[in-house]
Amino acid sequence: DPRLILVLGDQLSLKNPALVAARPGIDTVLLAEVAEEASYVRHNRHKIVLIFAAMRHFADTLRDAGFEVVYVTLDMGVDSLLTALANTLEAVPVLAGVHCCEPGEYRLRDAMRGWQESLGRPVTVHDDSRFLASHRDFERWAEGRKQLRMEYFYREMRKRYNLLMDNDGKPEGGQWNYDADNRSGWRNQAEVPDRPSNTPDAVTREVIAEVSACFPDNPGELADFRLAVTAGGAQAEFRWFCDNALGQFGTFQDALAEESLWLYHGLISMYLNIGLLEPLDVCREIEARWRAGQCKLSDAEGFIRQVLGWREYVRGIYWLHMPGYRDLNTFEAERPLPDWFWSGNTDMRCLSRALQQSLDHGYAHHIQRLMVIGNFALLAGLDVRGVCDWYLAVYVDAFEWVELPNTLGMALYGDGGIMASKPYAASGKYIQRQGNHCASCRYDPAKTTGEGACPYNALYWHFVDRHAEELTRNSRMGLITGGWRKRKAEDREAIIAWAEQTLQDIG
Ligand code: DLZ
Ligand code: SF4
Repeated sequence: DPRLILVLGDQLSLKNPALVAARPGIDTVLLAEVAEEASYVRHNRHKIVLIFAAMRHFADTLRDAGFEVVYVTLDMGVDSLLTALANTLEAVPVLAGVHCCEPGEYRLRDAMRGWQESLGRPVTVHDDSRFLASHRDFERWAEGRKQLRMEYFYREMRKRYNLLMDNDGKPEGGQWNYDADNRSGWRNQAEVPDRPSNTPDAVTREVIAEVSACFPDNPGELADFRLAVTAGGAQAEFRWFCDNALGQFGTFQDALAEESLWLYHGLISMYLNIGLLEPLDVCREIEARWRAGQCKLSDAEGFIRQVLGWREYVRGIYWLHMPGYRDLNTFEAERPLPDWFWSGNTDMRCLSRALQQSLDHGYAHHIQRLMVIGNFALLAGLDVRGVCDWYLAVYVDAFEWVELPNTLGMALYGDGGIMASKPYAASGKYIQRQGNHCASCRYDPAKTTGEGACPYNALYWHFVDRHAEELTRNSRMGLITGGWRKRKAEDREAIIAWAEQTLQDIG
């Protein structure tokens, strides 16, 4: 029987299991731009353009492969994926059943359970084969473990996929993890190569015009749209990265720079997350570059750890703990986000730069997300749900399976330690060490109170003070809370008073 195959906007790969099982000339493929998916948060316009343009290009790939394709554009006003399916089944009555690859987000997976009944046709959801650890693999790994540390999961994955392993089954170089070599601060000491931009073709230009018109209030400066929207284009960008940036990637992985938005980062997460690049392919290519002497082991290992380790691990955590995970809020953080999270308009230089590029380009690298924006939200006790929705909205690579554990778990410690062994709380000193924003900031990272004091400093102690009880129970935080308590009462009071004032001012 001919099938109707639904391909979601983040499943644009011929390896999509619903397409692998499909028959050109017999089955019909549906791709749909719908309001429901496009507006569950205030998505960055770069993200919407990326997805719609990639969907339209992928529809052409499918037609070239011989498939009948039904493509619903946003201007047709179809509200939801379910409506798009119902309309198509009505228009093409021979289609017997619906097939789809499991969606990345719980929200949609849950909604799909009702589709069979609504549509009156069998709905088959295929296991998502586009990740390197299946749900079952991760559950088996997690079973019986008291703590789910990424590092141990990552080692298993290295062995399983034989990446950066020597002939004796040992990690190359004798060490699993070279993170200690990946923490250099930035003092503008190296040349950052110019990133090539993709010039949008006619299809993408049309999407840009439509998205500008339909989403006037969303963040995203579309005049700067630079992303690839096809597998070939994504491949070319990845190759550019390998040729031009990989050799410095590891060294400056955690650096914060005034001079560059991207430094030596890969900028491929959005392509991996929508199906334009395959995770195993990029890991193999990076390993080959190292074996060919084109980068250091710490560059290759640092990169592979992100894709083979972190990316798979956060997805595992998400599915293991949803739907409850979304509601966790260990520190009961509920302060509303300041308005300037949507404008970047703050005198804190590091934060303003990170917010601005996130809003304008839909991109910030992991230390900006974790230690500048996330750390600020943690210290100031910003509302966990609000912060998570903000991250889900602004980043081009953000889908809930990756965004939620990274924000709620890693950055905000909202899960009480399921992911991180301690809160990633840091004062201005960390930010100063990692980069050169402080030099052009009106605040002074060496000052904790008084005019010109870096707000991160007093907020850091406010955080330690208000959560001292929980933090003392954590062996890795005990020294810090102990030190705080030993300080003179009047010093503590002065810092807390200054922090209270700061919290009032940021609102
Ligand atoms: C993110 C997104 C957006 C903005 N729009 C669409 C859309 O119109 N149609 C679609 O199929 N998918 C879209 N997506 C991606 C989905 O939100 C994504 O598939 C789910 O969140 C599951 O990960
Ligand atoms: Fe950020 Fe504080 Fe440095 Fe300013 S002084 S850039 S706010 S860390």
